[in-house]
Amino acid sequence: MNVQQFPTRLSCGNRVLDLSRPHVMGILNVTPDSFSDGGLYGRPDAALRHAESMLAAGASLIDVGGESTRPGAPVVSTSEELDRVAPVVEALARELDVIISVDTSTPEVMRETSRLGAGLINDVRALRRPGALEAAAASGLPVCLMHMKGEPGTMQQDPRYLDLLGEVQAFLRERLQACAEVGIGADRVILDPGFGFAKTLQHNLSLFKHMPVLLALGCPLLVGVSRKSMVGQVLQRDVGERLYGSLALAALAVAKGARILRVHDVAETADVIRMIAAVEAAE
Ligand code: 7PJ
Repeated sequence: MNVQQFPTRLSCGNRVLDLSRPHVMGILNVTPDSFSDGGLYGRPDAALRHAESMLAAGASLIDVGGESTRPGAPVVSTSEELDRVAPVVEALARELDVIISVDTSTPEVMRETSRLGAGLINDVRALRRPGALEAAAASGLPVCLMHMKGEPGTMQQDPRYLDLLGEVQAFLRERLQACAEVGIGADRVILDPGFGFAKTLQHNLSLFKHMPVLLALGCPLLVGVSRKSMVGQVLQRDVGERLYGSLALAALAVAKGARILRVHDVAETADVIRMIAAVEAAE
């Protein structure tokens, strides 16, 4: 196992996440068009029930997202995103003992959901939208900064890197610095290589293999590969048939030092983590 260099107690609003061990983040899409479960959990009661079952299955965090970032997905207005996300965050905060993460790049959504009880801001654009750094800073919440080149709509059109690992690391270092300048210290930051975002299959595999290099930035790592096309491409499987491939990557991500796994299949991933923990706890 890798030696971790970050604080292990992450304060997420009124809850604490113990990062001395790995955690499952369950995905709750409240979009009509996400690639693997779009439209299933749009209504607050359906979303609440699904979140409840992910919590019972072992999720420490629930990641609520109202904007689909799949290539070619339509742009969502701020009011539409708020209408999708806010009622769900409010219901989860009221009903469940779980850390609510909000998958958003929109400052207004950060502000409103932090008021409603969110515990983490998860931004695939790493707080690059105007006003996002300031909104995240004011929320007092930790942030997950993800690497992506370009915008979701066009990011998969021939992504190229001269030095993939170096560029991802430099990007994350620059965003950490931007955070520090608005008062978001490194002790409030989680980093994410951004699998599937402006990356070819070979980029994704190479970044995964060398992921431990990113630990040098001094923050915990979040990995999101669940059911993604890198699994589908290697195994030649449709979205509904990517569980075993996703679990293999989950186990490998933990072995490489990741502390949060963002997944659809919570119970199965929680078993992977528990099994690894049992071995690591042995004499
Ligand atoms: C990720 C995410 C990811 C973080 C999505 C999908 C696409 N947030 N949001 N990391 N992916 N932090 O689930 O396939 O990899 S949406």
